[in-house]
Amino acid sequence: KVPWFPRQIKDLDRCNLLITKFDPDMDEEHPGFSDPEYRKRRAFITELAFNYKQGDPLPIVEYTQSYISYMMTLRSIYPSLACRQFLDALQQLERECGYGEEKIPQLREVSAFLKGKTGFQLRPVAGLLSARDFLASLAFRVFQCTQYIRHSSAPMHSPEPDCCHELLGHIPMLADKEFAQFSQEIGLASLGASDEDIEKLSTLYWFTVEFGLCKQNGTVKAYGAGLLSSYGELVYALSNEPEYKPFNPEETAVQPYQDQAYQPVYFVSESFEDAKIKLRRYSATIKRPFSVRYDPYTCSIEVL
Ligand code: H2B
Ligand code: FE
Repeated sequence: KVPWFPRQIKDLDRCNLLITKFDPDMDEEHPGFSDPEYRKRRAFITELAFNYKQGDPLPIVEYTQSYISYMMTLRSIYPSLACRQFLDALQQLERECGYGEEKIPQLREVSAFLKGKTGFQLRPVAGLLSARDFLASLAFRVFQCTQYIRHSSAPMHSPEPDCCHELLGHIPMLADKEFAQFSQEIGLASLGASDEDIEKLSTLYWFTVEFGLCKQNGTVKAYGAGLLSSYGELVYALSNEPEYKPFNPEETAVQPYQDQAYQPVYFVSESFEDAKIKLRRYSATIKRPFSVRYDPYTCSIEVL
C-alpha cells in the first residue's frame, strides 16, 4: 500500500506531524526549559504556525532579541569557507531583505525574495517536522521554516532548527537555481516512498542540504545549512580533521549520523549539477509503482 502524500499545494496543510524531541516544553536540556517568558512567546509563535493555511500571508513576528552578533560572527568566516552561491545570495539578501541589520528579517519578505529567484516559498512550522512531511513540501518548492528564535542564554547554539538557522543556513542556498532543483528532486523522490526509503532520503538530505561540502576552484567549500549556521562546526568541517568522502547517493544514504555533535564524516560533491544528476540516478532505483512530476502551472503533482 502506498502511503498518503500531498497532490496539491493545499494538501501541505496536512503535512504537519511534529517531532517533539527538542521542544522547550518537553526537553529538560533545552536552554529555554526553565524560562516561562520564553516558553510563553514560543507558544504564541507555535499557534501562528498551527493556524497557518497554504496561501495565507506569512505571519509577522516581533522579536525581543537581535541576531546581529551571531550574524556578524559567522559573516567574518564566510568569505573563506562558504560556497560562491551562498556568498552571492547573502549579498543580495543584505541589499534587499535587511540581512545584517539589527532587526531579524521577516519570513514574509524573505519568502517573496526567494519566489522571485527560484520559485521557492516559505511556510511557517512550529518545530521539527517528521521527515516524510518535511520532504514532501520540498516537492512543491515549499520550505517549512521555523519562525521562533533560540534562547538568549545560548546565542551560538540551538538544539532545534530556529529562524537564525533558517535565515542564515537555508535561505541563501534556496536562492540558487541548481540547489533549488536539487532540493525539489529529493522531495519528489520521497512522495509515496516506503519508510525505509524515507529514512535513506532523510540521510541524503542530512549530508547534503544540512552538512554538504562541495568543490570549487580546487578547494572545498561549505553549502550545508547546518554548517553555514554554526561557527564551530563550519570551522571544524573544513579543518581537515574530519573524514571526507565523495558524495555518492548509495553510500551517503546509509551512512549513520547523529544530531548532537559535529559530524565525523562529510560528503563532498563535485558541483550541485553533479549532485543532482547522481541523485536522479539514485531516485530512479527507488521502487514505486508510479512516477511523479510537478506541474508548476497548477502547483500540483501529476501521478504517471
Ligand atoms: N523540520 C524542520 N522544521 N526543519 C528541518 O530542517 C527539518 C525538519 N529537517 N524535519 C528534516 C526533518 C530532516 O532532518 C530530514 C528530512 O529528516
Ligand atoms: Fe535545517
